[in-house]
Parts: sequence; structure tokens; C-alpha cells
Amino acid sequence: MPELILHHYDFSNYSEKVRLALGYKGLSWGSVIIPPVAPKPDLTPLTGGYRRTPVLQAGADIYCDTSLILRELERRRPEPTLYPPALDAPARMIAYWAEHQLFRPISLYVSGTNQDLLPPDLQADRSRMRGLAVPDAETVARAARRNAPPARLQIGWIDALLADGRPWIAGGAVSIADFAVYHALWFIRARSDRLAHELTPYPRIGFWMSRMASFGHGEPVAMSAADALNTARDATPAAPRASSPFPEDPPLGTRVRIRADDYARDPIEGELVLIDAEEIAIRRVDPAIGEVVVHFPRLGYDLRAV
Ligand SMILES: N[C@@H](CCC(=O)N[C@@H](CS)C(=O)NCC(=O)O)C(=O)O
Repeated sequence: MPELILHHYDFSNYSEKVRLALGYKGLSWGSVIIPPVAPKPDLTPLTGGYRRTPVLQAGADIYCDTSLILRELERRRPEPTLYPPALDAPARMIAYWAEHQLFRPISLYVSGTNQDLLPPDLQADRSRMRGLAVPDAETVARAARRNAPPARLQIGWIDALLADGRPWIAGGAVSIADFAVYHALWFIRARSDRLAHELTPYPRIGFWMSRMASFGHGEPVAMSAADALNTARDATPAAPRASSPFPEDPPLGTRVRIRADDYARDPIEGELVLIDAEEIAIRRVDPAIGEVVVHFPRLGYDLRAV
């Protein structure tokens, strides 16, 4: 069995980002399909309560959030790089925009247009995940109409970015910006071709997307959730790297609570074992699988001593 295990499901766009990064790096990986809605009883023993998709597992080390998952892939397989140093700042900024400004209107536009094709409990789950009232079908359709213009406007920006002839989103080399923009646009056609016309005016985007798609998904090997849990139970977490905290950070060994700062804010508790500018990791003991270390990116997560 491959060392890396991805917990994901087919129409998850953030999963597509990681599947494609695994392909770009030519990696083989265990593929565990998880439910698209809560509860996720075979995932949360690993994460301690984090329910978003995807999650990367390496033995008893669990990596949450695709921004950290891509960093971990880079650590394990540095070439070809996802982080060309000369493009670091624009790549990070574009990736942040794609996932925090571009994707939301696309998501509401696409999901509202494809309501009849989605799992019946999906809308209700996503509303509960955000602490919102469960909408009726007409409310979802209205949200789709409202979000079409901001989605369309920003798709135009991507075309404008490519207009100078650059081969990749942040410039002359592949970077995390390509993966972040790609998965947002991939979602437009993940369920149906009903909104394919939103991309047809932009052949440059189409050409770039087809080069991204050609990275493929590496070598997935189907794996059961039970096998993934057994793998974690039989493994010991890797010794954490040396930390490099900011002065404001709690000291290692503190009992902490971490949660997403935007949505799906389920808290995860444990002992702080690693903290630096990019990453926070906590050790926890699960009654079924024993000791695991759960890793989060720093940006986008709220850390407090309990
Ligand atoms: N910032 C997170 C966002 C992940 C995310 O929102 N994923 C969606 C699926 S594409 C999700 O978790 N939806 C709810 C679920 O799958 O339970 C990341 O980069 O991993």
C-alpha cells in the first residue's frame, strides 16, 4: 500500500486540487472515498473532529486543508516543485484570491444550477456546516442567479492574466496558483455541462486547463476506510520538526483548541507539538486508533490555549 492516503470524494473540487498535485508529482496514493456530508465516522477519529474534504494521511500523521497538504507533498517529493521561489508572493496571493473570493460565487452559481443532480441532503448539510438556515429550492436558485455576475466577472480576470502569453497562472512556472484557480474552474463542469458556456469565450483558459488536466491523478490505489484507520492505529506519528514560533504563540506542550476561521468550525483539541510560520500540529489520543498528530496550516485557522 502507498504511504500517502487521500480521503476524498469525486465531485469535491478541493480534492481535485490535491489529486492533480499528486499527478503532477507522479505519486502513488491510497484512495479512500468518504461521505460528502456529515457525519463522517471513519474520518473524524483521524482528525479529531475536522470534517472538511480532503484530508491526507501518512501513517498516524493527518494533514488537514489543501494549502498544507500541497506543502506536505512538496516536502515528501520536492520535484517538480509547486513553489518556484521567484513566484512565491504572486502565487500565494492569487491562490488566496481564488479560494476566498473567486470560488464562493462559482460554488453558489454551479450548485444552484445543478440542484437536481446533487445528493438530496447536500444543501441542508452545507447550510448547517455554515450555521445557516436550510434554504428551499427557490432560495438556492435565487442565490445562483445572484452569484452568476461576480463569478463571470472574475473568470474574465483569469483570461486577462493569461493575455500576456504567460504559460502558467503566476508566470513562467507551475505554482500553487495554478492548482487553486484550476479547481475553482473545474467545479463548473464537475457535475454537468450546463454552465460550460461560461468558459467557451476564453480559449486561453481552455488551453491552460487542458494542460493542467494532463498532469493526471498519479496512481490511486483503492483502499477501505477501515484499512486507513488500521494503518493509523498500527503507526506511530513521525517526530515533529523543530518549531519556530512567533512571540505571541503558546509554548509547545500547551493544551490547545484549533478550528477553521471561516466555515465548518468544529473545534479540534490536543497538545501543541509543532508551530512555525506555516503550520500548527497537535497530538491527540483517539480511543479507537490511539495517538495521532493532526497538522493544520496557520493561515485560515484559529489557535487558542484551552
Ligand atoms: N480550506 C479548505 C477547504 C476545503 C473545503 O471546503 N472542501 C469542501 C469540499 S470540496 C468541503 O469540505 N465540504 C464539506 C465536506 O466535504 O464535508 C481546504 O483548502 O482544504
